[in-house]
Amino acid sequence: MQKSFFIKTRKNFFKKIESPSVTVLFSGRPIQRTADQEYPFEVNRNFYYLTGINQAQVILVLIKNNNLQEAHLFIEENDPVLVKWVGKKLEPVEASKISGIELENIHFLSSFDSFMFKLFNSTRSPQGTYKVLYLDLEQRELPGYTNQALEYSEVIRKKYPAVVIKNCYEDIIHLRMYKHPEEVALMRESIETTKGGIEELMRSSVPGLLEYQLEAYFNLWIKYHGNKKPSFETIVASGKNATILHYVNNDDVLKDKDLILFDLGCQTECYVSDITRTFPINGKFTKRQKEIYNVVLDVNKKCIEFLKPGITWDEYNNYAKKLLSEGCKKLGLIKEDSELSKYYYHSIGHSVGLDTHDPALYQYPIDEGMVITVEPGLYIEEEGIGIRIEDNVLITKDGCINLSKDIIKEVDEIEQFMKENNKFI
Ligand SMILES: [Mn+2]
Repeated sequence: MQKSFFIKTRKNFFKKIESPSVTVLFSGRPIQRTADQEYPFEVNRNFYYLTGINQAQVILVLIKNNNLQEAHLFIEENDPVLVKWVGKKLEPVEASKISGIELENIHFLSSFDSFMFKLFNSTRSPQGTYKVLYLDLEQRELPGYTNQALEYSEVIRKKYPAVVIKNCYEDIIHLRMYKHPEEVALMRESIETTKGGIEELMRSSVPGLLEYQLEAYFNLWIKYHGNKKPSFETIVASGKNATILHYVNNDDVLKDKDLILFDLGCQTECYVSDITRTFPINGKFTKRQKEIYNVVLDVNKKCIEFLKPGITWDEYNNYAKKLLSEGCKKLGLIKEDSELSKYYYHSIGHSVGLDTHDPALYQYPIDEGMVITVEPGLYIEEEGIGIRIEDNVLITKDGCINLSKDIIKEVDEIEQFMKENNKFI
């Protein structure tokens, strides 16, 4: 991503907040895994959206005062001993180049507290006129959940009780809902790599293999092709395991004549793909599998045709439910629409972007620039069949573009592909 993108996102953010005000965002900190190990670092996505910096312990300060719009970054200073152990962290010049923040506004963390002191103390500093502080106070239901912004709000209350704390979480989320072409390009790259990985799965599928062994081919593919990470824990569910929506055991034996469902994706500069494909382990659908598959596929295609700006999420969900109900009646599974929840129990789609379930304000209708998923499914436990077909689409002025249209999903195409390419057929 070019630095111009982050200059643009900050400019858009400045438009949404009041003046005069200060905003402080944290990149996040390492979390202990066990003993002296840390979990792989995941940058706070709102911080990343405004800076492009993917490193722990970095703070962004945005100052707005009428026409003044300033961005400052606080980074860790490289310690020569630590450099020998874990390598170099970003130098000010690099941080400036990535974020588009002027070099003179890149500081070391050690000066953060005195910098804030100057902004909030009118009796001690000429700039000390700020009375409003925005923090990213994301709400979570996890017990004991905390983050640096929450902790910093406590510091502020004690040190600067006159400062009013406001939450900018929704302001940033609102911006993130509408993707810029640069973001869509990165998502397209994730989808392209995912496509390759899914084809590798179809080439490598064979009865007798374990689910995680097949999954390994996907991981190898995305690692090999650009050192990409999965978007989330890959779901590899064969047979009736596919009726468990977030099945992640991935340790069952692949059986002849079963289907296998893959819900997976990968990330490019934190922009993810979220794709689901279902195919026959041995390369050939049974008659019944084909019938059910085509019902789901038909709903997938009709939903893609249906999507355009102005449609609400409720309308989108209800449309998919109506189609799935009709399909289930045809398949002899249900008689009344109300019975659908036995075979379909999730929603039809969600926003996707820097997060797989990209935070969005779902009270807003679907609109141009959004990238969302289309993922109808049917889960028939008594028949050992779970099918979901998920694409990622970009909403345009009068419809949508299916970004994952090149990942095959027609019965004939899948059978043909596996017949020609599977290593074991
Ligand atoms: Mn999804």
